[in-house]
Amino acid sequence: MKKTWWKESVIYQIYPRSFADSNGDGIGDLNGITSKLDYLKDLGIDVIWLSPVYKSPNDDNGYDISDYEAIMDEFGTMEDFDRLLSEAHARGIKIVMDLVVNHTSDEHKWFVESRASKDNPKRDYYIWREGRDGKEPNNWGSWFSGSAWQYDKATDMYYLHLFSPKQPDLNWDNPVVRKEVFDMMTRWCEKGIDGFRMDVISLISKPEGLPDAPLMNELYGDCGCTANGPHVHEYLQEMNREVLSKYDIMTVGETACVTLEEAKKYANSEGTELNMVFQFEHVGLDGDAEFKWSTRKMPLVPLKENLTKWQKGLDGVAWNSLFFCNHDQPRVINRLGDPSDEYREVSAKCIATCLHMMQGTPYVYQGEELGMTNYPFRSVKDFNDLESINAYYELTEKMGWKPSEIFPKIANKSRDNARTPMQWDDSPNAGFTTGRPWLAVNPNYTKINAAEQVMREDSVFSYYKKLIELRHNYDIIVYGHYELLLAEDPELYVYTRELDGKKLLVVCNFSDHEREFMPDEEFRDGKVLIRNLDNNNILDGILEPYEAYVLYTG
Ligand code: TEU
Ligand code: CA
Repeated sequence: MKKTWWKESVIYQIYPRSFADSNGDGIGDLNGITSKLDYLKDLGIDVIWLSPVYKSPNDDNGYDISDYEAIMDEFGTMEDFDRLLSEAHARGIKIVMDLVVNHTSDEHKWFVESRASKDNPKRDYYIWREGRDGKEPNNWGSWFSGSAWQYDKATDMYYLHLFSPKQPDLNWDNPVVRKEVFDMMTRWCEKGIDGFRMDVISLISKPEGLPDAPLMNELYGDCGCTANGPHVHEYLQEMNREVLSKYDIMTVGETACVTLEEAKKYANSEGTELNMVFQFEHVGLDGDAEFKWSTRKMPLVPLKENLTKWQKGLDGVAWNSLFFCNHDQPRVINRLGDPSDEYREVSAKCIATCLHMMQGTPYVYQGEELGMTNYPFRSVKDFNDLESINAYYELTEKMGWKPSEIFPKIANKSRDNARTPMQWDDSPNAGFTTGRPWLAVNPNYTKINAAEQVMREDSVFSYYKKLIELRHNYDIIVYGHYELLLAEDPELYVYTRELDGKKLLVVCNFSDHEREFMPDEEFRDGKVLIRNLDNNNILDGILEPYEAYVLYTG
């Protein structure tokens, strides 16, 4: 197994809008992030993945970029960015940028020209089609509800947008578009950044002829139908040759709808495409049959099956990303743990133990290290996220769902759960801003905040700090081979790691009651690397609610 820095790192994702506001306008910004670098250094993370900070009208909070080489007004200036980059590097922390090139904003100058006329030189930077029988060119649905096509009166044609109508898809089949993107990436690499997280990079190559897709609901064809398209690997290999291979950087693909077989190509260990990918099968397990919106908890046996498939499937041939949280996912405690005062911290540590002891690169999403929870949304008016708002209205107005039925499902899975402001301390607005926050702060900030945890030995923060330190000190945690035990147990997640004769036993009780469990003989005099409870004898054969521990035989 080739050793390298991005396999041995822990990545921390910052959603800049919600992280720290330095100028009192209620919106997080770059100088706010810079002011928190010592907090991140203390946590021990190696890399920051910065969600988009480029100029944007914020239809999708920065994932709709109008200028890839200018900083969003609300976030600050390029000088602020340069300062953040150098201050991070001074602390040994790398910065990975969010590359959103499946689409741009409709306010990007390329699209303004493309839509101006049918014979504009930039017309083919995007995907334009004539209507079909006076309607959209095909049946594709958008990830954000509605059709994936927008009629444009000026040229009496439709353009494709897999996401919002203000996010027109770039035409990756156009070599001029690919060169524009590669040149922009090169200029960012020349500035000294340390890599890219590539937004929906699995969607960039659309199927020949743009045929109708199998229906995903009674209205539209599957919005994921362009995933893993005919030329996606060809385009990424070209990107690798033209840009990535020339720098010591890390790359992670956000590969919506990726399968294990496809991931082996995207993240192949020959290094001809990307270093690793995010897969989404595990975070889809608590969805409902027809869509993601649900109030179900994550089922443990299917979760064990899925993570085991990925752990064993990529071992030695590619590399896993390890995550439960990001800016698109609800807080993991509400899905897999218990947000009550009694079990919040112990279940947060149990979840973290389970994920951070696996093979792959772990991602910590802002606030996850504090045990932050979902927000108590009461009405669709509480939402900012267009995915949640659009889904609510499409499901109630077009598909006949009762608001009382669908609202709890959307509230539980809304991306806004992850986007409430970071909870720094128990001062007004959790110390996130001195102004009016752009999105309401979770009222539980008085109990859950960084100031209360950074010095407390048994806090969730201190536990994440220990997990990160262990990964830096034990190769077996990074490179060891994974085996699942007790596959059918619906509450215990138990697995081993093995490397050069050394072994780990990872034990997690994902239930709110005691369970009998005794480690196998070979582990009983092993070293306790970490545990989330110290009120009992690990070898007493009983696991307390949400008890987790790791034994090591060196
Ligand atoms: O997300 C892609 C995507 O599919 C997400 O919308 C997520 O998988 C979905 O909410 C699950 O139902 C990326 C970015 O992470 C997201 O924030 C952007 O909104 C989206 O692409 C468009 O750029
Ligand atoms: Ca601000």
